[in-house]
Amino acid sequence: MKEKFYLTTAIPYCSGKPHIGNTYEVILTDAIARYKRQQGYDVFFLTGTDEHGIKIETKAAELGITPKEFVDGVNAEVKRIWSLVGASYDKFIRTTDGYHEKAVSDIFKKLLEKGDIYKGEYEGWYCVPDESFFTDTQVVDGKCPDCGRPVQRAREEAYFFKMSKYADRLLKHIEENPGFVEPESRLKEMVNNFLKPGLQDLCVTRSSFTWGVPVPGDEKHVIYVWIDALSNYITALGYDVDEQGELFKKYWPCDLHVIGKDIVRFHTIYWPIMLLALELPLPKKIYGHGWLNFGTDKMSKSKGNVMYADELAELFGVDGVRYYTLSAMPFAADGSITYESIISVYNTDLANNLGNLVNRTAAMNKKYFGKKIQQRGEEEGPDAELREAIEKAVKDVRSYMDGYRVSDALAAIFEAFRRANKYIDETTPWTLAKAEGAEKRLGTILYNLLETIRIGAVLLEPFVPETSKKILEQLGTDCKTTEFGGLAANNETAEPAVLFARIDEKEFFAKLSEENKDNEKDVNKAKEIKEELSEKEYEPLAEAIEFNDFLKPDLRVAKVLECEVMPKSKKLLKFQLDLGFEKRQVLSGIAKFYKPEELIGKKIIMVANLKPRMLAGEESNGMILASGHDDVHVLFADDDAAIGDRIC
Ligand code: ME8
Repeated sequence: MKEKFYLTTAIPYCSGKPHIGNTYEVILTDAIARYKRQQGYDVFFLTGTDEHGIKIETKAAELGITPKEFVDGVNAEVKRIWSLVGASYDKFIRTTDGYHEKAVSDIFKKLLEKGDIYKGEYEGWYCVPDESFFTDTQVVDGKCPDCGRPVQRAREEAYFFKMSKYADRLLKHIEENPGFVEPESRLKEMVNNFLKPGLQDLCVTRSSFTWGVPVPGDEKHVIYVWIDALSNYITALGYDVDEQGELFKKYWPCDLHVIGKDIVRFHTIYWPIMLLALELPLPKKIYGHGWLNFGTDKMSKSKGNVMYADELAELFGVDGVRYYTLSAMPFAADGSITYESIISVYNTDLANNLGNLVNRTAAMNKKYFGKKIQQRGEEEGPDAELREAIEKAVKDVRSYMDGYRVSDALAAIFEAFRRANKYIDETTPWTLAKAEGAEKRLGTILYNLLETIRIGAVLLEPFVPETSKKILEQLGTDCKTTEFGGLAANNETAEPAVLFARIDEKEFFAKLSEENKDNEKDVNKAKEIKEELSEKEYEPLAEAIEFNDFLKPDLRVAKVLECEVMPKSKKLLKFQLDLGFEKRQVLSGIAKFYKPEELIGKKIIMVANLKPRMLAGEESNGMILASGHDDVHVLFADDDAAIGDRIC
């Protein structure tokens, strides 16, 4: 019987069209699913959409439609994009599916009956416009740490999950199961920042909106969207508290949850604790991939730098998009996407290295042998090296993919293609074609090339399935073995065709800007931005000051040496700054907007003569300058600015 392999993506919020970052995740998971199928596993690949929550309720109200109408529209868009990029999922779950909502309600009831969830009161500082509660240590001078507006003391009835009850068991599980979370660096952050300092009980209901699964028997509360969303991984398999379903029995525990780095905490702490409370086995592995940024910037609608898979596929083809995203994302770090970088990778790897190789080889086989595949003769010259290069790729792909190192696996295949191109230059088939009595040797050379390409195409299937299929069609074979020598002689290769036409960067941008000129969408977008701007409420300008008053704050250039999230406050980042003449510790309430790794090494501007103050139990000695309330941007100094220099 085949060994099972169950893998999942995170389920994206159904709040708008998924961008290339969200889509990368489904492409990545798809590549792993296809690879596992190729390896003979019985794969179950789950994806879906996260359809409840206040954001969706608000967006629907703004459009004057029901939340269900809203999510139906977005869900159709997600499915369209998933199928466009070739996601070979076995099931698509929506958190508004009836069976899921029932199971979530039952799970909540069971945990309530067990005493793991209890009704209590949430007391804290409430920010009315943000609808958020904050603790004493989180508020900054009586103001909301997010938006800076005054907060008020408030109490609210709510349900809590006794997280601390399971913390030790989870820690033990993590210690006994190395590789539970990959990459390891993300696990360390969870253990040191959240598990070890002690878990607080988690508030698992909301009463400020209604678009969610109601708490059974107390319907003015809805179940927290994360409890609802995380449960999808078991409800999709037919799990409910008093029935397990065939799929659940067969596929649970999950072999791999593929998620982004921002939601590692939910998957490595809350989710396993929910499962421990339900007395269910824990998933085997959680892989937190990095983020795809636009250049070095986070993609965001407000910055206007969001890219979408369908638009990119129009320009570069589906496999162009799959190849770029899979190869551009390193295992443990963020990746970057720009038009320039896609064009460069597309031309170098797909058009030149791979496309040219296939085209040249098929053309030579046509020219010299009327397309007929020749017998392979004795190995000589660089033949063995070429064979070993593709055999190495077969081995490397296996070991990289077993550790989900997808970009490394792709690089290993392309390394073999590079070797094959070199082989053509070394063996110069065109000279042999003119030489007397060299036909057999020429036939062997072409066989070796065709066979290297064939195995390469088989290896490529999980990553760029359409291209893999086209190459095998060009070679006139459906042989899928990765053993060298599988290609049958005497068959015919097909008519040579161009797999990836080179893109001229200048022409590309000229065409793009031409299209954008009369692109209605862009006109509408511009209108939207204009409307947004005219609706924006600007903070009134402060009173005029004398020049001497301006000189009072001592503003300096400082470099970020270290930066980490404060364990006691999710809002604060703790910085160690180099001011040139001294080092400073500064706390700043910007954790929602930046990840520490985005700031380390950067030069910032700080108020250096602010009196020290205590925040969340630590001293903050200065202030980092940033703009905005809802969308905060740190003011960075130019790379060449000297550390310690004064700003005036
Ligand atoms: O977090 N690059 O949904 P989501 C790569 N509903 N991945 C990215 C990315 C980027 N630029 N931006 C987002 C949610 N992602 C929850 C999940 S699971 C039970 C509930 C990833 O729409 C992100 O990290 O915000 C996450 O894994 C996925 O896209 C969906 O994000």
